[in-house]
Amino acid sequence: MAIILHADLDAFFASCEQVREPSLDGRPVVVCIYSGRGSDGGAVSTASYAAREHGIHAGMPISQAKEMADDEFAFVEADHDFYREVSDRVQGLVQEHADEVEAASIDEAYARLDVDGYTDARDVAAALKEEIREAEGLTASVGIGPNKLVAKIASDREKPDGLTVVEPDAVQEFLDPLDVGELHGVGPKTRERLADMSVETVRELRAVAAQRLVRTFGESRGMSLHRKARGEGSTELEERERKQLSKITTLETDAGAMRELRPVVRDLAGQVMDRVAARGWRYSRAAIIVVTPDRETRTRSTSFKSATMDRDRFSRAVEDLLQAFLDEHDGDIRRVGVRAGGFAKGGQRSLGDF
Ligand code: TTP
Ligand code: MG
Repeated sequence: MAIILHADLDAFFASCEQVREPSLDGRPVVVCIYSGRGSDGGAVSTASYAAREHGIHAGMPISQAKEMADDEFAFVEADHDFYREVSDRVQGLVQEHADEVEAASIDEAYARLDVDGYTDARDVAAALKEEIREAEGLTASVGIGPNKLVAKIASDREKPDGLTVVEPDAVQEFLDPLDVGELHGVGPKTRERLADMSVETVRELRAVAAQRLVRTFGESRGMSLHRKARGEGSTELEERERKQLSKITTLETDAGAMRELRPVVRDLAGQVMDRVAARGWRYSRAAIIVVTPDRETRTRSTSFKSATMDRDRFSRAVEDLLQAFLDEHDGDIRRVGVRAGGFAKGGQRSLGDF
């Protein structure tokens, strides 16, 4: 049984600006992409939720947004490099909870959760939201469901700062009342043609015979609509270029001694090395991630001169990093993880592989 999580940051670019400049916090913020034509040429990239209350939204001409704004508003120019850095760190937090992650866009990710059921999945989502809040000061909306289609719609339901879990037997009830336009991949044109057939909700779409959809939209799109109306979607994540691979676990009981932690870290190191090897990669960075009982996340990392597939070197490196951390840290830890990074593809094997 696959359990898929979808996380999408709230008003992402605007929220980044508010974190960087706390005086903007709570104010309506409009992030602008200037075209260079005239002082207000260009479009709104995104608006904070306070600004959206005035009707301002992504894609709107900046000049129009300015007409709708009052003195309280802040208009800022988009800074993609800054958002990319924040995005990479948030994607790293998502990776710590899952074997497989798809970084679907700058502010959203799918993850396949390695959990026994939906109760555990909800706990993972709550922990992830908290980590993102603590580490970056951002809120994320998270959806959980049996596939990507359902998880993505779920993450959008209770924005901002939402957490929506849709278990398999609740999928139909969840989707039925929604507008067909909420189904990923149903754009304005398809929506219009469905409206011509008096189909506006998912429930109405589900009642249309597959043959009729195929006649109207062709085999592939028709069948795709038929499946979407039933909440059937893909569970295959598309892995983009990875910058790092990690595995983190919650200890059965909080612990602070190397004697207790060594077997856990060795096991995690082995799992991460399996994943690196499965891709035919070599690594050149090793790191540990530690979460303290008060939920603070710390990392320690080390780099190697060359990239190798040497499993033992990785295991020794993360053990040394953990030992160094424990030497300085007074108290127990709650979660521990290891991370490999700095990948190179294929190529020479080092002696350590044999
Ligand atoms: P979204 O996730 O679509 O929007 P958002 O994060 O601002 O708001 P929401 O809370 O509804 O998720 O897009 C992520 C970022 O991508 C957004 O912050 C800015 C950028 N973006 C644009 O530059 N232009 C656009 O038209 C859209 C939709 C987004
Ligand atoms: Mg978003």
